[in-house]
Amino acid sequence: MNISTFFIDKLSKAAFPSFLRSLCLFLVFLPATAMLAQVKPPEPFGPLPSERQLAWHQLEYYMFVHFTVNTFTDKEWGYGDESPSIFNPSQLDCMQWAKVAKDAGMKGIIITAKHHDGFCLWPSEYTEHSVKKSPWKQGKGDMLAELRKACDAYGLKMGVYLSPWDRNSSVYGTADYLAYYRKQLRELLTKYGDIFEVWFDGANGGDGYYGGARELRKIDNKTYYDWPNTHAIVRELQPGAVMFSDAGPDIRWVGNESGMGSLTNWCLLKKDDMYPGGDFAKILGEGHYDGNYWVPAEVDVSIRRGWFYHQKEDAGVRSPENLMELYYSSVGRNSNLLLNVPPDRRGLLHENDVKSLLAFKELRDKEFSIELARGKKCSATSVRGKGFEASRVSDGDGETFWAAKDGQTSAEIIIDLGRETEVNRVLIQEYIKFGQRVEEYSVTVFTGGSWKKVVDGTTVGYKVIRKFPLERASKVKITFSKARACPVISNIELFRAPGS
Ligand code: FUL
Repeated sequence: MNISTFFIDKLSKAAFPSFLRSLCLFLVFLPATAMLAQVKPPEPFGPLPSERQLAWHQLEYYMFVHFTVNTFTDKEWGYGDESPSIFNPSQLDCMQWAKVAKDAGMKGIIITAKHHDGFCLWPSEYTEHSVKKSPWKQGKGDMLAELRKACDAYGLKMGVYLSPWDRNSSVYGTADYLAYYRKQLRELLTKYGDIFEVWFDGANGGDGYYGGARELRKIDNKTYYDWPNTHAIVRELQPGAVMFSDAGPDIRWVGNESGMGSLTNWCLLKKDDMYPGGDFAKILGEGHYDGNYWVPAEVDVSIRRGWFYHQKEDAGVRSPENLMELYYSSVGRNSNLLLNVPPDRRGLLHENDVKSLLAFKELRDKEFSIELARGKKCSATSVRGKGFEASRVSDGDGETFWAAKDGQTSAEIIIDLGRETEVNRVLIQEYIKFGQRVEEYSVTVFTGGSWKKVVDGTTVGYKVIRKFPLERASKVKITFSKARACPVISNIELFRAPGS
């Protein structure tokens, strides 16, 4: 007999007046009914991000460091026959890189531990083509170890780029190369602490030195590297690390190197048929609407024309304003920004690059210093219930969210600014733990007694930031006109950025 039938039994036996019986039953069942009435969060929709991907999304902006023999030969791709004796940075200082990254507001540094030329910035046990044969620190140096210390000192994450293509290795193109590549990967993933991202480049095969053969070696991108077994090493040794390549598995290339995230940007990909170095650039920007894995985009772009340092580019460093545009076209379009800042022959980030990066930080701080939505009254055309009210989008807590009712695939939310206020930027975030849902949105402001549309778009995802001409508005309405399941929005911010 369960507890409720026990009570019903006792109550009838005692022949209570019926109103007293009803009262007792009500009191017994009240707590249970209240529990049932609690509103459940929405069911997750479609592919979802893993914990490691969620952590990656939050990094948003970090530094790429391209440094190798190319820095000393003035090339972009080394042939593989460069003598380690040319590698001799006079003042190498990873602390300077890390300090600049930190001051610039970046969250980590990814270094080319090995680029296509095959030269290793750490003293690998498995090749002589490394810093150990260079004059730098009389062959006793280890740049990965120095970078680790610097990242720790400044609270930054560290990532590694290990080029699959190796124009120095005599065994490149054979099965032996794979064993060599994986041993190097194991070294990088066991000797240098926590790695947040492993970068697998897509440039593959071609002519090279190859231990003196000086020939053309072509490989089949699809099969040669046996990627699943390499990925398994990363999962085994660094379970928290995300892996980047043209095709994931965790993070995808955005399809260009010019800093352009796509306005429509699904964090979804049908990655099973894809592989690094394949011809997928055109689809990587948007991702796949019907993708079956969560594989968000990363925008990799250089602060200079080249990826490596060339003195002739000293005058061509991107301006702070240009970096700001890159920020809007990457972080503002549901992508992370991996900005390359190549050290010069001294082993230092050049003064021009540093100046621009820090000025960009100042610009960015100013751009987003006047936030208008926090704590303001919000209302919505559909609210799921208690715990998911419209006000959750402006409470400053990324773990709370507004959710419309199930089946409601369009809904509006209004932020009441209280009085006419100048506004020209909007930032929107979906609560991506429940998937990516929004397909179409628009932003309308209430100005001069009527509603006026100022910007519209398609996908949202982790974050979008949109500009619009300055308006004086007392209310701002965000309309989610099409979604794949009820919209679930964790954050909306409104800004009055300087300028018009
Ligand atoms: C490309 C490489 O070939 C470039 O040298 C650079 O490393 C860039 C980030 O990726 O595929």
